[in-house]
Amino acid sequence: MTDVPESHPRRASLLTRDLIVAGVEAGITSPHGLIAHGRGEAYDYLLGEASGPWALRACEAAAAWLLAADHPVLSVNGNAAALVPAELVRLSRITGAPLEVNIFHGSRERERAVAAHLEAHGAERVLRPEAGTALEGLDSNRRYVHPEGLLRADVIFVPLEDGDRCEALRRMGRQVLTVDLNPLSRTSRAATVTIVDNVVRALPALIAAAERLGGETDQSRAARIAAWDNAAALGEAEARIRSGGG
Ligand code: PTJ
Repeated sequence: MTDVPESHPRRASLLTRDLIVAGVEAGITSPHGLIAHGRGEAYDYLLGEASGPWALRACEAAAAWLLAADHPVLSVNGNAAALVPAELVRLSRITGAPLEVNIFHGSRERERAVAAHLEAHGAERVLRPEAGTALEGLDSNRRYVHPEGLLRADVIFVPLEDGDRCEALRRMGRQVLTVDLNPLSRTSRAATVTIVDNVVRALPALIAAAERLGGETDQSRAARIAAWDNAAALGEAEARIRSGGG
């Protein structure tokens, strides 16, 4: 780990970078994940490395969707596994949504490493893709899914998604909840709910929202879902970036 002084103004960002590097070294994160992370860092810098009000509201909308779903699934790639493994396990417990490994850069070894990492953080069961089970309308490795998980999921939480799959899932009528620091990405624009925030800050906020909303009635969760305006939230995040107020 990098020896970052406590007083360093960007300490949290540098420590998060260490997690991604450790993920690559452990065979959990793809080397491409380093580049994706760097892109995220640039947006985070412009957003002031803090969670905006749009992100906290998005966490409530996403929590409402997860709790209202019939078959919610938490889809985990190599970056998310390296950055927030314990939080994903906790979110899975609270919402009852199973964890499923789903990676863009295909590798059986890495799928196993991601699952083992989640299990080391307390997951009892982690679904992995099955070669014979594929989502129609999707060409990348992400089409391979588990029959009890993504194949039949109605609501999918997929942090750090790539645009192709998000668009394909939406075309199939699935609800997609994502975390993406780039409010302009295709994923951000196609998703049902986009949490424009760093996944390391978004997951604790999403867990807290799921705990709060767990006690609400179905009607009140439905009202939150109906009131959510994704384009407006993206617009707020973009305005923050363009204002130079980061
Ligand atoms: O493990 P794999 O093979 O599934 O690969 C995972 C990555 C992330 C490499 C893959 O899905 C990929 O290439 O993603 P993209 O298309 O680069 O998109 C990643 C998006 O996540 C970009 O819009 C980044 O800005 C954003 N991002 C990166 N780091 C973070 C982030 N958003 C939130 N928090 C982050 N820490």
